[in-house]
Amino acid sequence: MSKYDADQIQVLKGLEAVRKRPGMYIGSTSSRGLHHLVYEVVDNSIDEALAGYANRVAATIHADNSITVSDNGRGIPVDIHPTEKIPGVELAMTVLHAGGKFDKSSYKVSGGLHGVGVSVVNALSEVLKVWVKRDGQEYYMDFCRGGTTTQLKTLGKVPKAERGTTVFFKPDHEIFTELEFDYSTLATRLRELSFLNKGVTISLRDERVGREIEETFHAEGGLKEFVAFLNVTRKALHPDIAYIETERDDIGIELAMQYNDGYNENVFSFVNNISTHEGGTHLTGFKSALTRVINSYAENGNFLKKADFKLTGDDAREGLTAVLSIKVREPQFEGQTKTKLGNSEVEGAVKSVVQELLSQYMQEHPRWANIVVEKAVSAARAREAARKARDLTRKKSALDIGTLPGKLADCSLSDPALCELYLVEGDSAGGSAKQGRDRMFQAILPLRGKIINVEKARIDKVLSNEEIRTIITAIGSGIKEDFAIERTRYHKIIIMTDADVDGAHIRTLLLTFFFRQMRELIDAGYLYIAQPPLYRVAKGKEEYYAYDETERETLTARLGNGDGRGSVNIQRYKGLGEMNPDQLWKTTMDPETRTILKVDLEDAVESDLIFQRLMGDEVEPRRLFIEEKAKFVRNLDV
Ligand code: 0RA
Repeated sequence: MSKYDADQIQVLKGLEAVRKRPGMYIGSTSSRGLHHLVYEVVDNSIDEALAGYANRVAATIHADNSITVSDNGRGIPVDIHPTEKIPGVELAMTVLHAGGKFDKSSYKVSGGLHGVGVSVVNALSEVLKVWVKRDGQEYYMDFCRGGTTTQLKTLGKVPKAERGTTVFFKPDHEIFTELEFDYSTLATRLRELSFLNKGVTISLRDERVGREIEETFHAEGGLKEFVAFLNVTRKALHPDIAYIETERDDIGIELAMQYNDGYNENVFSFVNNISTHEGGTHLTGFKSALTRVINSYAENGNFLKKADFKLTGDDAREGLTAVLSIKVREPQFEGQTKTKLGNSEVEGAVKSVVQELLSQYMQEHPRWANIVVEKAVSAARAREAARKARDLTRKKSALDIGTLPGKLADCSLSDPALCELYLVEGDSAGGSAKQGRDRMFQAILPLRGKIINVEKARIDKVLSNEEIRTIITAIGSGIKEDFAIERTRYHKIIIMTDADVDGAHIRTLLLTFFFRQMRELIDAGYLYIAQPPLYRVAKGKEEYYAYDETERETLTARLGNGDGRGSVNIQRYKGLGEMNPDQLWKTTMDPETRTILKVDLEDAVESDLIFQRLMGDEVEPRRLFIEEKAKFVRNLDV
């Protein structure tokens, strides 16, 4: 078989495109894209499990950051493909979107970030090797940067009962800017996959020296266990988790829900194992069914005193932790980040299933039903108070300059795309920032009072907090259901706090507030964290700033070389207030020289857990504050 026939050249062109524009296929060539390679390979094994042929998936991070993923499925076909004239495994590894050529009938993903095909992993790896065990034989083939390096080999006989696929790959250093895998990022996704695919055993092993670990994830209860996991640090209102699992119109529907004594809504939705961060028709169907079922239970049970009183969707979801997972044959992903389900037929299917089965569940579990409906009724009462509080902030709302908060030092320009708002900890740093800023486009809002912990308070309480009100008014976009991104007065909102424990606490309180009340602002990429220097290292007239310990050491060593110009002076900044306006501008605010971190909370499940642990009231998770915070900062992509 010639490697140079027309088909092969086409093939190479296909994967060449992947190498030229990897971002188009895996999102980025930084850490996130790197991890997507693993998800892509794992997804193939999970597909095999969903089709009912595999129940084990094992992933290993090797010492050199190469990866092995293996499963006990049927094994990728090795026979010569009738029209493509190459072994199936070669087709899968070298042809873009070869998946369809195998005509698998399980729920496959099309669109979205996953589901690009394992050939993309090959294209972006410096080595990729595959072992297949099928029909009592073991086969092997290897690849390099999208091309083949050997032909398919038969290694020898193995027991017939041994079946499966093993894929080894080493991400290409010519492509990726980051080559180090993060264990906990992979563990979080694999754990999630085990919840989403009940009964499948998924393990993760890290062989890197000094951090050897192995974990196994397996959830016999599926989404029920997912919800229990999400609610660990919350106080559940009822011990039993409502659970639905069924199929309608060829759509697999699974749902689990449990209420807690908090006020936030934590509803996560998935389509074919992919997180639908932007929601879509499945979520709409679920929400309208839930509102309707709760309302009719409330009416029948005379929970509502006034006849015209109605519970809103928000009332029905206060304190709700729920996971909805559907499996659909041809998902259409839409939206900004392609994480919104568009299939219109799904809405009605989910709605009717939830209406029928949830009301049945509530008839059978009256204690559960009473607690839940009472919670919704009390949410409705609070909503009335909240509406009054919100009217206060609306009246003072942004459109009219005259009503902006007095503490705000606004900028001169009015085009939001050009404007920045600094939220600054403390009056003294606020003063320096006001003097040091470029007043054309930089506005300063000093924060002095206590910021309320939104993890623990209901919306009316949150809105009666002075600092929160000032922030909402200054930004101008409103919150929650009233949020309108086009009213945002600044496209960069930059949190600037001291580099100490108090500063970290205030930053987390602010992030929690934005995450719970203005998530679209984060999704739009408008929220940032300033990076003030930790040290000033100076000698004579020369001065430099160090943003971490390593930089300080390097600078100290460089300036310290005995050249008879006196000694090196190191100043540690304990707070922003210790910098004069000019220093603050140079180090932290000047767009030419500063570094700011964009807040990126793409993984809603993980973000929820982090905020819950940081800000909730359980003591044990709080002990892990420092450790979690380190992880949290890693989640903030530049
Ligand atoms: C196509 C057809 C068949 C299996 C697979 C693909 C398959 C692919 C991967 C990737 C990782 N693990 C996998 N396991 C299976 C079915 C072939 C048959 O009919 O036996």
